Amino acid sequence: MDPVTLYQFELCPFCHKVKAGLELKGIPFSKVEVNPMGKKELPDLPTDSPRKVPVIEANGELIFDSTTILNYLDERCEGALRFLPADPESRAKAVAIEQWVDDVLVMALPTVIYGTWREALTAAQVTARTSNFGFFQNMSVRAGGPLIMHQIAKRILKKNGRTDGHQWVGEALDRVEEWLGDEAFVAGPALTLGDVAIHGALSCVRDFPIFEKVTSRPRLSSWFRRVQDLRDEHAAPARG
Ligand SMILES: N[C@@H](CCC(=O)N[C@@H](CS)C(=O)NCC(=O)O)C(=O)O
Repeated sequence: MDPVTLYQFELCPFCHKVKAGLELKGIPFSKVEVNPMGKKELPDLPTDSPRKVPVIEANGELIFDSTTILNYLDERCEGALRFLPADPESRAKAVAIEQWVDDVLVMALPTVIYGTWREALTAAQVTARTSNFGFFQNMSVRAGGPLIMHQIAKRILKKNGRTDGHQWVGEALDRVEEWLGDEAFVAGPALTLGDVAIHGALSCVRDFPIFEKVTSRPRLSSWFRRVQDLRDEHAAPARG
């Protein structure tokens, strides 16, 4: 497949799902960091599409929504690793897990990225460092970001009837370990869409203290390493 352009926010778990998919498929890609204020870097999207990231430009087409993108990559680029297994039972499990990542894991993680002041400050610094903000915007994100991010975390928790983000993430990780059981991957002995989605979403928080919750669980951390090794083995050389 020709090189792909990924329009993204550095701290967007949906974008990390797509990055995991691109690496595992060995598709070369370059990233365009979209400024969340204005999103001027986004290409001209169809009027009915949300102005959200991730968006990819591939083979002259624009595709948006992380789930649609991962399915597109799997159809267009069969490669060595297939995301959707032929066996109907593992296929259904992989599809259900990918959906759960969007509905639960991706909702729970920002509450611990932004949950405490220290976490919100780290997130603001990453955003300011990686985004193409101008000087003054950069300064305002560093100064005001923690406040906004802290409010976002509180709002997500309330909307989901939760009070403790750490507990919520802990339960989500228990769930992943249950799916893993004694298998190498979440839907059986081979990597599937479920692993791509979970690994992508968790990669988004690997620089945050919450990631200790992954590394402190032997089963989960060896799974994380296993998928990371596949990403490293298959990834095309970085294009910036
Ligand atoms: N269902 C979409 C969700 C994408 C999404 O919510 N992206 C967020 C960033 S994490 C976004 O672009 N938000 C900008 C906005 O809502 O204005 C997917 O899976 O890609």
